[in-house]
Amino acid sequence: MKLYFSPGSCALAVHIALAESGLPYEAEAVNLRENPHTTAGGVVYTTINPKGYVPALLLDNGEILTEGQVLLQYIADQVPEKQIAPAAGTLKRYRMMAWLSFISSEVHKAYKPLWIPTASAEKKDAAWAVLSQRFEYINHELGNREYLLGSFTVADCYLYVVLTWADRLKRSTDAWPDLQAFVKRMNIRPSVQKALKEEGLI
Ligand SMILES: N[C@@H](CCC(=O)N[C@@H](CS)C(=O)NCC(=O)O)C(=O)O
Repeated sequence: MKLYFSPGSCALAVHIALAESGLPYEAEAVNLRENPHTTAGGVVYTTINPKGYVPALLLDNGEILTEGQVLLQYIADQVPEKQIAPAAGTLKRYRMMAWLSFISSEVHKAYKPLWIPTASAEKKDAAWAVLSQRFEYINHELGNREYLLGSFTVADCYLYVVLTWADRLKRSTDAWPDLQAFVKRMNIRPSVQKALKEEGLI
């Protein structure tokens, strides 16, 4: 498998899941600042993923699979013995899917104004206010649990990445100590260290 990523983006969640899986994989960076987006190998990225965004996963059969939530579950399902996702069809699996959907639509996408250099301070603060409500909820749900569902799943990879963005944007998460403890816990997982290194982030 080959992952197309941009360092520290939502694709990092998939990168961590690949490292957790123990499956062989390659990872190629995509320059999202360049127009058109181009891979490190010099290929116009839309010829690989017409959606134009990362992540995309090139499967061993030559097909491209997209959408982070789907990639996380695809990877987990290749290695059921690793138990990084509850078995398909179980209520716990649906709980994990609910987290993935929540993180995607209510957290990941809520960051958007904060990434736009020309967005007004008012728009950015409004986005942070929404995110703060989401973090309050997640902090409460997580409580003393180590991971979202108790034991580690691929949903934790996604939560970790969106939480690291607060730091990158110099927004304080001091109000949510359980989220900060979660990030620290994730940071010491070998898979996270491996993915961060491979993305040139440490
Ligand atoms: N729905 C997609 C969204 C992916 C996404 O937002 N990717 C961002 C990075 S975190 C991206 O590639 N943005 C650059 C662009 O859209 O041109 C998913 O969940 O995989």
